[in-house]
Amino acid sequence: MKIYDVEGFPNPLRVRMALAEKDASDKVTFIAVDVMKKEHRSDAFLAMNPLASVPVLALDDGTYIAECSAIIEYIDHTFEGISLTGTTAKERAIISMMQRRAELMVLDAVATYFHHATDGLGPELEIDQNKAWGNKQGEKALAGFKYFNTILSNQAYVAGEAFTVADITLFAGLGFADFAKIAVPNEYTHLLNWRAKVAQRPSVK
Ligand SMILES: N[C@@H](CCC(=O)N[C@@H](CS)C(=O)NCC(=O)O)C(=O)O
Repeated sequence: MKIYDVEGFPNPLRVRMALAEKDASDKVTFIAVDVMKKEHRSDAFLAMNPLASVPVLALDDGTYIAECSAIIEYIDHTFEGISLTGTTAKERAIISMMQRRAELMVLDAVATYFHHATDGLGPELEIDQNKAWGNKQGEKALAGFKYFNTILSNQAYVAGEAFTVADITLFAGLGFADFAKIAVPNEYTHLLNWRAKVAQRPSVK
């Protein structure tokens, strides 16, 4: 299988972390997409993912799977190792809910701030900016930090006592926040301690 992505970008990082957690990074061929040259907006790429975003997983049978949550679902069920998406109905539902909250409240909010309220990827790529919307999403990300700080004051990981895909999404979101210069307030010690703990995982190192 192949993964079309950009090394170091926040969403590709989620999939690379999931592969590393499953000790399967060497089972995949990575194909670099030149986002700065708008390769992800070419007809060939849009045929793989009409939303023009990386990463995209290409299976050997010609199937293309976009969206990190879907790609990680596939990875989780294909490779041995810890379960990232849960096993029981209740576990799976809670992990899915918290993963989505980490996307909506942090990662996607930060991304919208970055693309709309800052120079983002530059004038060639950021052709339809709305600064007010971007700033609003920056505020939303700050509220997301507060929410997850409270969650992590009561439990070890984002979806409970085990590391899951929800932690991967939040971790990538905080990395993106650093890059976009949205600081996590020092008083959010539970969130910051969780982040330091996740940073020690072999999949991150
Ligand atoms: N919801 C998508 C988000 C993917 C995404 O936004 N990827 C970014 C890179 S981190 C991208 O391709 N950006 C291209 C652009 O901004 O034009 C997912 O989960 O895969």
